[in-house]
Amino acid sequence: MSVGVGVSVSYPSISLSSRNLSVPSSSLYVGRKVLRPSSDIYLNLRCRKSRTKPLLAVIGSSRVPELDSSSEPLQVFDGTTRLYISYGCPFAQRAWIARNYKGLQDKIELVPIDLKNRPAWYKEKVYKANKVPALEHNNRVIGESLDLIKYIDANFDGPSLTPDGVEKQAFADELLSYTATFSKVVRSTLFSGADIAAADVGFDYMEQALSKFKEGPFFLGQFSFVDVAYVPFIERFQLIFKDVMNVDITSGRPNLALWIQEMNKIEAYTETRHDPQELVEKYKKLVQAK
Ligand SMILES: N[C@@H](CCC(=O)N[C@@H](CS)C(=O)NCC(=O)O)C(=O)O
Repeated sequence: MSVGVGVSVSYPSISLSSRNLSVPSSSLYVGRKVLRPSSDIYLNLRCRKSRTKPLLAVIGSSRVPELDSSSEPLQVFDGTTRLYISYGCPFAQRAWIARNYKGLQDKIELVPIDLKNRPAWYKEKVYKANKVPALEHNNRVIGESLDLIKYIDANFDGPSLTPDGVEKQAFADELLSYTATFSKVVRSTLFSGADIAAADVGFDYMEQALSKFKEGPFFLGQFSFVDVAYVPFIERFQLIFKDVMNVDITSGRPNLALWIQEMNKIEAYTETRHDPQELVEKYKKLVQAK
């Protein structure tokens, strides 16, 4: 179902026009309430020439605000299913993508947390580990992103993220167990002074893995929780390698290039993408801190 939303924006640089702009379907909020009856929302907005930034700011700021130490505690275990995330966290992004892909925006409420200024009640009442992601469902709280993407797939309606057949399932297990090694080898180049060869081991593994099932550009041919598990990390690594080292991680890796291209067509993922500049800045700050 497509929904037309009339938006009147008084910001001086934006005026109504006939040019349609498609906005991700889960991204308009008033306070913590989402304005998203179910599908695409079109805003008829136009930025006056050369002033596009305020429009991006409007879209960005339409994400539900993060809760912080000043936020009132939620009524935990009141029957609401909630996914606690942080917008900048790649682990949380996995669970967020799974929720979006399965069309669960109305069934699983997104609760973003400001990790730098966390509400004390999050650790006390919600998740003792004090990390994101965490899912509050059926009077319990489940953490760990790789478990969560499987849990969401198995316990909610919507398109399946689980691969078909024994061979694909076995390869899915192998790929999921490689996620930690992948991060480790790439991060050793980014943070620990290892040369590019260390990261290349990880990217070459991706390239090889993507060649196994030929019926589609995804790890298992079909889109699955394996793609969901890797994409937040590849998103970050691609940006940082390009910006900081001028290295294109897709160069000489056509399967990886195609996979990124196809992932960028999946709205369940693109809705969750982080501001590229912020990601690069965050990385630079981390390196300086080390
Ligand atoms: N193994 C966990 C890692 C989750 C994680 O480390 N999340 C970070 C944010 S990206 C966090 O909550 N950090 C808070 C902390 O460690 O205090 C998973 O896969 O879910």
